[in-house]
Amino acid sequence: MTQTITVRDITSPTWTTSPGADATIDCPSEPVFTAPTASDECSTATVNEISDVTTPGSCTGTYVRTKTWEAVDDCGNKSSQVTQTITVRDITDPVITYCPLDIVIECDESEDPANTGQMTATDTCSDPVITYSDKSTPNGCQQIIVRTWRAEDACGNFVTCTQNIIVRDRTAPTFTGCDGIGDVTASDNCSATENITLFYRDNGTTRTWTAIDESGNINTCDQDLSVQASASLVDPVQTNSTLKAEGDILVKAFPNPFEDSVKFLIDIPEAGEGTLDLVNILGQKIQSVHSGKFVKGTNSLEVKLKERQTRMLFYVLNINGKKKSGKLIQSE
Ligand SMILES: [Ca+2]
Ligand SMILES: [Ca+2]
Ligand SMILES: [Ca+2]
Repeated sequence: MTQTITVRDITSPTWTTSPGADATIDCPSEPVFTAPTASDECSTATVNEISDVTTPGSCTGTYVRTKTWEAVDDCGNKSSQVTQTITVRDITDPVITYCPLDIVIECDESEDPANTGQMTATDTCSDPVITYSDKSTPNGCQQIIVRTWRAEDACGNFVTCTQNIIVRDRTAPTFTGCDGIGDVTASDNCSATENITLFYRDNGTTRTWTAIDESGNINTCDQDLSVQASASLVDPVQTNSTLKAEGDILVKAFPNPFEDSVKFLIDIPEAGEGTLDLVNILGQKIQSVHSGKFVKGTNSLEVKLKERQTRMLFYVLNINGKKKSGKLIQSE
């Protein structure tokens, strides 16, 4: 007589420790998983990793990675499945490796970053995209460009830096025809021909031409009238809007509109005494620019306003019994 007792195992293994906790980490850190442990009443429990799935995030360098485990005993009984999920994100701004330095360029030079400098930056998760935007305040043919550089990673984190590009005109106009007969013309690297102030004064057999660009750079040339005795010298043609005939007083204010200081070039045929004042719209004197002697030829004066004028103002020049005035605008 026999008795058969079958000892079977129909019980699944149980988890003794959980997998690592779900977590969020910042790239470029790599996920580190902790597998769970299991035991079984009858035999050994083997923990198997049954999947390892990576889902790309919404931007480069980010993703979600999930591992799933299950435990199985020697009889093939399986436990419940457990998972650990690690999310990799990018919330870190790129790092600037170079912000272009402030630079002064001539107005006919290129403002392109190839000439004025290019920002560089790095990011731990993606290649940052470098862009810039310019805000410029023109002042005649001079201007200050405030260039805001921006490096942005694929997840929208960004960093900015600022570069000032000062565009100046430091080059005087040049002449054509000074060694010939007839009218001389002037051209400039920045000012259009019609914006160059061009005039002459005669002194015996010499005709001195003066050209002033919008930024106040002056050049002169002497034309020899004696060699033209046999040729008929034509009268100056009104090629330039501001051409002045001999004997006139010429006043040039620049820049106009101006910020806080304005420069005057006053050309007079004879030395004399006089005043140059700034007056408001009611004709009241705001500030004196100069009082006293003026030399024959070109007088250069500069004034800085003591206080900002919200309304239009004028300059008034009184010299040798003659009066000249003009409008000045102070920019915002
Ligand atoms: Ca079992
Ligand atoms: Ca980043
Ligand atoms: Ca110039």
